[in-house]
Amino acid sequence: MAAAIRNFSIIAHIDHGKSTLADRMLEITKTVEARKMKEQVLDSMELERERGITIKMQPVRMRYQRGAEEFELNLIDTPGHIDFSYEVSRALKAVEGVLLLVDSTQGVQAQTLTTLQMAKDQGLTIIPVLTKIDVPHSRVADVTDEVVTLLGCAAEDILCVSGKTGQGVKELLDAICERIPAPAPSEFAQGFRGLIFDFQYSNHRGVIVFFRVFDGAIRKGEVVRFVNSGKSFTVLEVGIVTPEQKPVELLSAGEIGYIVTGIKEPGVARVGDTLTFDKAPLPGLPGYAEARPVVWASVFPENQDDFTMLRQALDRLKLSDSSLSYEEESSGVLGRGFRCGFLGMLHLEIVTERLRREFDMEIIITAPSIAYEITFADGHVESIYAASRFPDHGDKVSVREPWILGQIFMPPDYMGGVLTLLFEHEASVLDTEVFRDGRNLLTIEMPLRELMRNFFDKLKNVSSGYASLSYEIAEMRPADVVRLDILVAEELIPAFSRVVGARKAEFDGRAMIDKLYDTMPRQQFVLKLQAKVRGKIIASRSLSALRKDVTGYLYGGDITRKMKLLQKQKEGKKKALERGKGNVHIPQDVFMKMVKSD
Ligand SMILES: Nc1nc2c(ncn2[C@@H]2O[C@H](COP(=O)(O)OP(=O)(O)OP(=O)(O)O)[C@@H](O)[C@H]2O)c(=O)[nH]1
Ligand SMILES: [Mg+2]
Repeated sequence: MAAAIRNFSIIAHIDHGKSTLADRMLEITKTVEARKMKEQVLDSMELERERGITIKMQPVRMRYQRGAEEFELNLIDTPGHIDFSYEVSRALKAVEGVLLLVDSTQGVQAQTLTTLQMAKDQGLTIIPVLTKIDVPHSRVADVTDEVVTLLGCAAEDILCVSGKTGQGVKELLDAICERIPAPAPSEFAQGFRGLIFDFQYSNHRGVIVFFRVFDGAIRKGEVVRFVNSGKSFTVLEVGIVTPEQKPVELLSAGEIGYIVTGIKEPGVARVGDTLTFDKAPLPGLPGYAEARPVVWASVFPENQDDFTMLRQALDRLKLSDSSLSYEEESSGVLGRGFRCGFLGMLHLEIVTERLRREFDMEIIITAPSIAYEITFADGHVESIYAASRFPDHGDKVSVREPWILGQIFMPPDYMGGVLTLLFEHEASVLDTEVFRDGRNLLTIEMPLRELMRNFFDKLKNVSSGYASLSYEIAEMRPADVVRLDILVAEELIPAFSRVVGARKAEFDGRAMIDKLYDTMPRQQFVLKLQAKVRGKIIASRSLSALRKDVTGYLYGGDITRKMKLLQKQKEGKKKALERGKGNVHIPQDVFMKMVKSD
């Protein structure tokens, strides 16, 4: 008899222990050999391991024997950070149930509410699970109450586990088999349909498609097509993820796996597209809404000759990061590049880091900007994504900007600090609710522009890490903002321009000049650093010249030789100044440091 299939995903607030719980499941089901086991084994990307966070959704197949019955469990681990919530939304379309995981030392957090809502919207079966119960200060009883209130479930429905010791994980596997429904039977048993949730690119095998089979079955050698993109290909291999890719004979309705396509063009299809038989195509399955970028920044190759390489790198990166969007643009000074859309500042950081590490790209990145909607004097309305294009003078009539609606969870002790921070970020509190355990749940609104001023990190700081935030983009509202330009050696550096709140322009200008002063390497000549708003210099500093000790190796008193060398140095500097004016080399790490707001 074929094994019974159960598809589920683990969702939770960041760091609540999803990937660690997955480790224990992989161990108990003997999916991963003991010698290959390591902490958060599903976090396979270098950046994931370095930062200790999950960035990508990750499917894995397990076999589980429950009494006489055999189960095929398809687990999809998801990231907890809000910038990667597009990964969660895609995972949820491939499963019938979720484990809503809550860290029993932390309790319900902001992202718990968001991911729970996503699972509810999909009509998925929800199994509430408390984890980290091995920690001495875990508050299992309190957090049980919180979850009961949140879900309206019975306390007995909640499972308690430790991802560290493995306690309770076997019982959890049993609950998954019992409570999560088997996949619905195929609507078109004769045909074949699979929903694509992810891609990977392999140099020798081309595009690899990760998908969930909804109808029929698929095997090697069959000719299939992408319903939306129209492209067809012969299946070179079908397989499952264990987490290594392992070829199998056949993937049938309800299963999750991959197909090797051999296609070498990365842009062949999008996530959310449907695979079907080329000769008997079925209509596409409902896909996903496209990810909506929150911030934009432009990326240019440091050397214009690398433009094509940068395009290739982005095309490949897009395959394994479907939330990334980009389009070509050109800027007078920086040349040809791409305007990229990101889901948040961490996403931006990860993408630029991956470009550098995985593709060896030297890039210049502009200060990130949100989209402003500008009405011009002649009545036309435009969305402006790049600060360098934000009109500086009177031809604009009005500007509107996106606001967010957010929720903050925190212990009451931090209320003072959090309220001050909210005030500094132009936010207002719409509602305050006291949770069962005494924590406060604030509903807030704030300009997205202010959220991007490192609000996340500051919130963590003022609350000793206890406050958590989730948000969604709400509406557009009138904005009082100006463009702030930075000049180096009297030359405007478009990559450094940004749009800031009018009443903070001077403060921000000074802060940027100070930061540039600290990060910019000294040159052969004095370097003037200036900030400018509406044609007026509002901050200025001079970076003194580098003075190499050209006389250091001279012993004794040959003063004339010494003078001669110093004179030569002076002339060299003058030349360098003439040559280098407006052409100062700004190293990549200075760009990276300047784009990070603080
Ligand atoms: N003591 C204890 N520590 C745990 C347990 N589960 C996870 N941790 C620790 O909590 C931290 C976060 O664990 P992860 O498994 O990476 O959390 P995550 O939910 O996958 O994090 P993201 O994917 O980034 O959202 C790690 O330091 C783990 O070692 C547990 O049951 N007990
Ligand atoms: Mg994780």
